[in-house]
Amino acid sequence: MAVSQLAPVDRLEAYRSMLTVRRFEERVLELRRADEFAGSTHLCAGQEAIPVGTLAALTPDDRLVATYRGHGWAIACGVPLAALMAEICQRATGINGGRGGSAHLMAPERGLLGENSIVGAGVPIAAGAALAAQVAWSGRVVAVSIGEGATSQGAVHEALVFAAYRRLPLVVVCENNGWSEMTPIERIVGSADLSARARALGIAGVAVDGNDPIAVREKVADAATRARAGDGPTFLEATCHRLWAHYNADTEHYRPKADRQLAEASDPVAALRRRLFAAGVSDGELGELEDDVERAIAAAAAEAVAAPAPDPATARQHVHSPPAPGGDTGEPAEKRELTYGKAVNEALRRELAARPEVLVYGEDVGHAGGIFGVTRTLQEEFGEQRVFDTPISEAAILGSAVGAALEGMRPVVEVMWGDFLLVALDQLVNQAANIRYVSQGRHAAPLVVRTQQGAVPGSCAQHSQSLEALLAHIPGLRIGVPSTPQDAHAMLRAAVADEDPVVLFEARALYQRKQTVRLGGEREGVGGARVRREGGDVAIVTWGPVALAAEEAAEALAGRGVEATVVDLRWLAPLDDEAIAMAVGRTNRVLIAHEANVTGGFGAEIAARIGERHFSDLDAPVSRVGAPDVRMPAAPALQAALLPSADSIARAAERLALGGIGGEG
Ligand SMILES: Cc1ncc(C[n+]2csc(CCOP(=O)(O)OP(=O)(O)O)c2C)c(N)n1
Repeated sequence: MAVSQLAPVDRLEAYRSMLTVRRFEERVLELRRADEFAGSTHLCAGQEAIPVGTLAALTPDDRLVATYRGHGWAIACGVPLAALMAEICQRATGINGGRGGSAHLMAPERGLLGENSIVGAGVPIAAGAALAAQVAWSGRVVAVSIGEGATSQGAVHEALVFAAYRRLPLVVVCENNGWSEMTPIERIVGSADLSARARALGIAGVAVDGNDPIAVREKVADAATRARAGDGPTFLEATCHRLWAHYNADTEHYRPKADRQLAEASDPVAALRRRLFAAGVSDGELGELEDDVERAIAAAAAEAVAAPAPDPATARQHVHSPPAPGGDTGEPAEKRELTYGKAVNEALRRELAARPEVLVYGEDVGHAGGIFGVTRTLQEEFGEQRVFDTPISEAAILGSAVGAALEGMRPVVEVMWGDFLLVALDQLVNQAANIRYVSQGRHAAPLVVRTQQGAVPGSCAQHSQSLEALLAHIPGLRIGVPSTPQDAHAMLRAAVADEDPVVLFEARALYQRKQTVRLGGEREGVGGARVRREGGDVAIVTWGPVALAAEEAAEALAGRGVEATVVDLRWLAPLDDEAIAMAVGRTNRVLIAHEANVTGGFGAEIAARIGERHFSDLDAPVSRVGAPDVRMPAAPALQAALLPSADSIARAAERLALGGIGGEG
C-alpha cells in the first residue's frame, strides 16, 4: 500500500491529507452537478480524520477494505488522484476503467481490496484477507471500514464471530456518524453501545474520537500491534459527524438543523487548522499547503474530465478467465475403486498436498470430517491451519473465501447443503463474481465452493432443492454438477486449478455410489460435456444425478427399439454448446431432463439456445422433464410423484422419438 506518502507523521501532514480528501470530495460534488458522471456518490466530508489516521498507523504491506463512502480511504491508500477521479467520473482512465465508479472501486495493487456498496459485506472479505495473512505468516494486518448501521448486518456479525475464533489480524473501523442513511442509529437498535457488541463476541472493543487523526492513528496502531502479535481482531468505534448528506442528491429533509450545525461546528479539517495555527504554524505556511492541495485536485479533476469514456467494445471483456486447461498433475496415473464421497476426499487430499495455498474449511469439515464424511482425515493429515471448522456462518465462510482468494489462497469451502447458500448468496453473486470484471482482469477470487443438493427420501423443502440455475444465471461464476465418482474427483481438481470462482453441486444421493476412478496422470480442464451413450432417435441432455436415470432410461428404450443419445453436461458454466449442437444434429429431437423445478430451470436456457441456433434442424419442439413447480414434500410417496425418474424420462423420450411432444414436468 503506497499510503506512506500521505501518512501524517505529524499534524501538518495529517492536515494536508485531510484537506486533500475534503477538496477532492468538494470537486466530486461539483463534477456531479455538472453531469460529468451519472448516478449517485457518497461523500465522506466530516469523516476525513478516520481514513487518514488509520492508514497512518498501517504499513505499506497491510490491506484495507472500505465501504461505498470510500474516496477518503482510497486517497489514504495512495490511489493516484487523477485515476481515482477518472473512476468516479466513469472514464476509461479510471482505476477500474469506469466499471466500479464511485461506490465500487478497487485497487488491490495499492492495498485497497475494494469498496463495497453492499452494507457490511466487506467485513467477511477482510476477515478472509486476514486469514490469508495468518496462514502465510505474513505479519500483515487487514483493516475494514464500516458505518455504524452496518453493525446490524448479519454478515458483520458472522465475520466478527469468525475473526474472533480464528484470532485473525483484523481491525474493524466503525465510522459512527450517527446516521444510518436517513435514520439515527438510536432509533433502530436496542443499545447503541456498538463496541460492546464486539466485546460480547470476544473481540477488543475500543472507542476513539474520530475527529482526531492522531488519536485514530494511535488506537489503530495499538490494534495493529495486537493483531500482529496474534492477539486477534479489534473493533474500533470512531465517533464522527456526517458533514454533508448521505449522498449527493439527498436533501436531508429528515435531519434536524441542530444536528447539521453540530457537524459544522465539529468540522475536523477546520479544527485541525485552528490547532495548527494555535501551535504556531503560520497562516502563510498553511496557505501554501492549501494552494498545493488545491492545485493537485484541480489537476486531477481536469485530467479526469478530459479523459474519454470507456470503449463500448470492451464492455464484455474480463467476465471470466479462459477456463483452466488440462495438464499433467505430476502424479503417477492409477485407478482405484472409490465412492463418490471418497473420490471428492481424494481430490481434496491431492490438492492440499500439491498446493500450499489450498485451504479446506466449512461447518464440521475439520475435526469431524464433514457430515457426510467427505473431508475425513484431512485435518489430521494437513493440520488445523489448512483444514478447519467454522462457526455456523455461511456469509463468513463464503466472504472469507473471497478475501483469502483475492490474497492468493485457494480456499475450497464446503456449504453443507445447497439450500444454505441462500443465506449468504451476496458473497458469491455481488462479491466473488464481480472482482475480475471490476478490476479489468487484474484480480480475481479463485475460490471453490463445494456443496451438495437434491431430494432424497424424507428430505424436506429446505434440504432438497436443486439450485444450479440460480447460480448459472450469474456471469463470473463457473458451475459444475458432477454425476459420477470420476467426475466428482476430476471436476473438483479442475475447479481448484481454475482462476475464477467455481461452485460445484455434488449429489448427496450419490455419495455412496462406487466406481473405478482414474487418479493422477492427466488433469482435466474446466468445461466439457460427456456423451454417456449414443443413439440416433432422440437425445437426452441432462446433468447431476438425473444423468444416471437418463442412462437407465436409454437402456430401457433400447429394449423397446428406440436408440437415445445421453449427454451429461457436467458443467453448466462454461456450457458445452458444441455437445448440445452435436446432440441436436444427431437426433433432431431433444429432451432435457433435470431434477430442478421446470420453470426457470437451466433446461429453459438450453431449450432457448437450441431454439435460437438450431430451430430449422428440429423435427419436434425441445421438451423438458423436471420436477413440477411444487415445494418438496418429505414423504417419499409424495416425492416420487414429483421427481423425474428413469421411467418418466423414458416415457417422455419415447413420445418424442415417435413424433409426439415429449415433456412432462
Ligand atoms: C445490504 C444493504 N442494505 C441496505 C443498503 C442501502 N443503504 C446504503 S447506505 C445505507 C446506510 C448505511 O449506514 P451506515 O452503515 O451507518 O454507513 P454510512 O452511510 O453512515 O456511512 C443503507 C441502508 C445497502 N446498500 N446494502
